[in-house]
Amino acid sequence: MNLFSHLATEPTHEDLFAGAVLMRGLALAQDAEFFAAVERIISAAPLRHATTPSGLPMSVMVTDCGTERAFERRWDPASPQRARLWPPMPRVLLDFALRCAVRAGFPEFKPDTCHINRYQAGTRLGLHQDRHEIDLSQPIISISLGLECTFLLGGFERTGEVKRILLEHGDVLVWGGPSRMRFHGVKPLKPGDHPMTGPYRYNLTFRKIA
Ligand code: MD6
Ligand code: FE
Repeated sequence: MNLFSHLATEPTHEDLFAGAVLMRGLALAQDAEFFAAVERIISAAPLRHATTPSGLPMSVMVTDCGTERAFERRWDPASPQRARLWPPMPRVLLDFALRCAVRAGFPEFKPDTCHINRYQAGTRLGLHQDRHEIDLSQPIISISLGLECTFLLGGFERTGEVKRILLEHGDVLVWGGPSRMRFHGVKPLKPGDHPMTGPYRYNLTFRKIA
């Protein structure tokens, strides 16, 4: 679907599971503003390779913004990068995350961070649960920008059945309540060239971690 046909269409509201809502196209009306905000975050806090729990570099590149309190909770006091504070969350992103949460039935959502993942051709994310946030009653809001991906959404055990969901530029996924601990991941990204993001897919996740 091209940009124009997407804009001419209302965003969807698809209940994937109880607590998991996909709103396709919801970010399209402000996509350029959101991407400009992402670029500002990256210039203040450059992308770095994510590392596995055992410290190996992964191909997904990451950065963050958010409150000082959230930063304090996330960074290891012994880390050499400890001195670098996160930039604040841009207002335009915070406001949008709050609107997404309300639309999806989580009006109490109070994110203190936005984590950014950048994928290129071949980058994948193995099945995982998001279990490091402080308050698991709070949902996660996820915005996709740039190249599409196949997102995997499973059950509560790594080996269960998984749904495959195409996530495209402008799609929003909200994830909470009884779905909060579902396993999920991203299949290896296919190469492509997106008019806004070039060879990359960006995923923004808003969370309350502190
Ligand atoms: C991604 N997302 O889409 C990776 N986690 O690039 C996640 O791991 C994720 O999209 C929790 C909730 C929504 C997500
Ligand atoms: Fe996740």
